[in-house]
Amino acid sequence: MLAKSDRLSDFPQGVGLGLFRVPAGSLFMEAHSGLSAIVAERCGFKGLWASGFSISSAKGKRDCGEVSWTQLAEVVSEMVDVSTLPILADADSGFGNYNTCRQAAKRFARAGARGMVIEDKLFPKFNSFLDHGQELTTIPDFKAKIHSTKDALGEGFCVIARTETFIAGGTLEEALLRAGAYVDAGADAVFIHSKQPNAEEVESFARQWPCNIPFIVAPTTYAATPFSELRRMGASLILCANQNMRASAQAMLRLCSNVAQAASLEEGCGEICSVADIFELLDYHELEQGRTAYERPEHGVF
Ligand code: SPV
Ligand code: MG
Repeated sequence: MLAKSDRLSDFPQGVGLGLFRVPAGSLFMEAHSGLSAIVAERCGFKGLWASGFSISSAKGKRDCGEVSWTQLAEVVSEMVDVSTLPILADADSGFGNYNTCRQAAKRFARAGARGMVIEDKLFPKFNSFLDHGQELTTIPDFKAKIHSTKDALGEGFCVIARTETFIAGGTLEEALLRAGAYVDAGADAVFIHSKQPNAEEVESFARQWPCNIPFIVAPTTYAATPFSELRRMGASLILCANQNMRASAQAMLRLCSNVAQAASLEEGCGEICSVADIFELLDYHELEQGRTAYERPEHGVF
């Protein structure tokens, strides 16, 4: 069992996630495509969260096992192609049992992810913000997934165990018990999820969690909590779990509804990226340099 530390008086600086080589308390932005990965990197994020919710939504699918692990890994690989940021993959509840979990991990690792998160719900999992389908699996079942995945992938791949105890209506004691058991089974860090409108659950967990074991958070519903507060609690990583996808859905909804009613494309479009902006984001300029370098007459191309 883990030794508990008393963090009631103050919170020491959180610990970093070694394999990601980012400072403790770093912000990871959700990405679900090459373009969203490029935008997040451009804006200075330290890493990417390959969110199952966002990738599913971008495919027009629901976040309840409708997208396969192969499809998720394919998107990770697209992002690795165009971004230098470390990627944390979302492996839902491990897609079945200890074996599917480790097979998926191998696929994510080959796609270029630095690590993955698995959550202690049944398969198929349902998005945490739905008010049904939040049953937890047993501790032994989840430990088997962690253990087999660490055995298969070794120390070069980070396995983060996410407990959905609070999401399922469980207590702080259960959350601590589960998270401790998952670290005993080999998890490199835990992810404590909450759907409260404030950070109280997460803070209560942080107060009793051993300060030398990293934990991560996704303040989707407690979004008003300053990042500095989450860092003060010791959060090792803060995931902006789905905002890129939600922002693009909103932009598309606005654009499509405006254009459908407008007299001209210009009237309906409002402010959108110019074609030149897209060329710049995707470094089309490099093509010109490439042509100069590789297609000179002396190379016999022309
Ligand atoms: C995801 O982004 O797919 C997550 C986080 O698992 S959440 O949607 O907040 O449950
Ligand atoms: Mg998810």
